[in-house]
Amino acid sequence: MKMLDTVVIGDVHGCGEELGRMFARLRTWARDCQIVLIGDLLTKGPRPDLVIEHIHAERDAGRRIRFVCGNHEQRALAALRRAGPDGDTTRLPPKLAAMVECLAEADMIEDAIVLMREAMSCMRVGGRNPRWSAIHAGVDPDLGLAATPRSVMMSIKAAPNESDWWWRYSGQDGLLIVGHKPLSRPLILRREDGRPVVAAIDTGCVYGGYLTAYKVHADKTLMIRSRQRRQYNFQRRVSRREPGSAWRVAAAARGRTLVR
Ligand SMILES: [Mn+2]
Repeated sequence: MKMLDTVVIGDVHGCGEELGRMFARLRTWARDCQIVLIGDLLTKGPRPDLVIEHIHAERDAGRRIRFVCGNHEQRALAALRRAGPDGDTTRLPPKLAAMVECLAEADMIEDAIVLMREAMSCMRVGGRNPRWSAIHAGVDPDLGLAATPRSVMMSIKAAPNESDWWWRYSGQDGLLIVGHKPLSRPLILRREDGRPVVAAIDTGCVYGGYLTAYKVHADKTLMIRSRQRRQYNFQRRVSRREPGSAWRVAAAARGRTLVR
C-alpha cells in the first residue's frame, strides 16, 4: 500500500469558490493524500453552500477528508439550529443570517448541520514519524497539547502587543499545524536542523489573502489567491519574533503560489 501524506488546509470561512480551486489543484499536487480542514469552515464568506458541495464531491470521488473544530463551528451550528429548517434568520446577526440564507437557498441547512456536528467532534488530527498535530488555534505554551483546555486550543490569540504563542512553544508535542490567526504568508517555524515545529497557515482567504495548504511530510505549502475583497493591508499581517525563541523562520521560501 502507498504511503499517504496529509494536506492540511487553512481557514476556509465560506470561501467555497477558492476551496473548489484548491481541491482541483490538489488532484495533481496531492493525489493520494488525505485532507484535513483546520476549522472555521462556513462563517463570514460568501459561498458556504459551495464549501459543502465541494467537500461532498471530493468525498464522492474517494478522497478522505477530515475536520478539526474551529471557534466558528459552534457559532454556525447554533445559528443553523436557531433558524430551523425554513432558514428563519430574523433573530440572527447579519453575517450569520447571510450564511443561513445562502444555505437555505441551496437547500443545504441539514447538510450544514451534519457537517458542523462532524467538525465539532474532533479537536485534533495528527500522526507520527515525525509526530504532528493539526489544531485550530494553538496550545498554551506553558501547558502543552495534553493540558491545554479545548476552548484555548480553538481560540488562543495574542493581544495586540503580545507575541504569538508559537515563539514560546517548547516543541515537546512535535510539529503543530494551526490556523485562526490571519497572516500575510504562511509562517513555518523551524528547529536549528531545519525540521518544522510550527506551521501557521491561515492566510486570510476571506479577507482577500490566500487559501493555503501545507503538505505535512513533504513540508511544502501551496497558496491559492483569494477572490475576496482585500480588507487588511496584508503585508503587515506578520508575527513578530520573540527574543530568545529557539525557533527560526527559514529565509528560503519552500512554498508555491498559484496565481490565477
Ligand atoms: Mn478561528
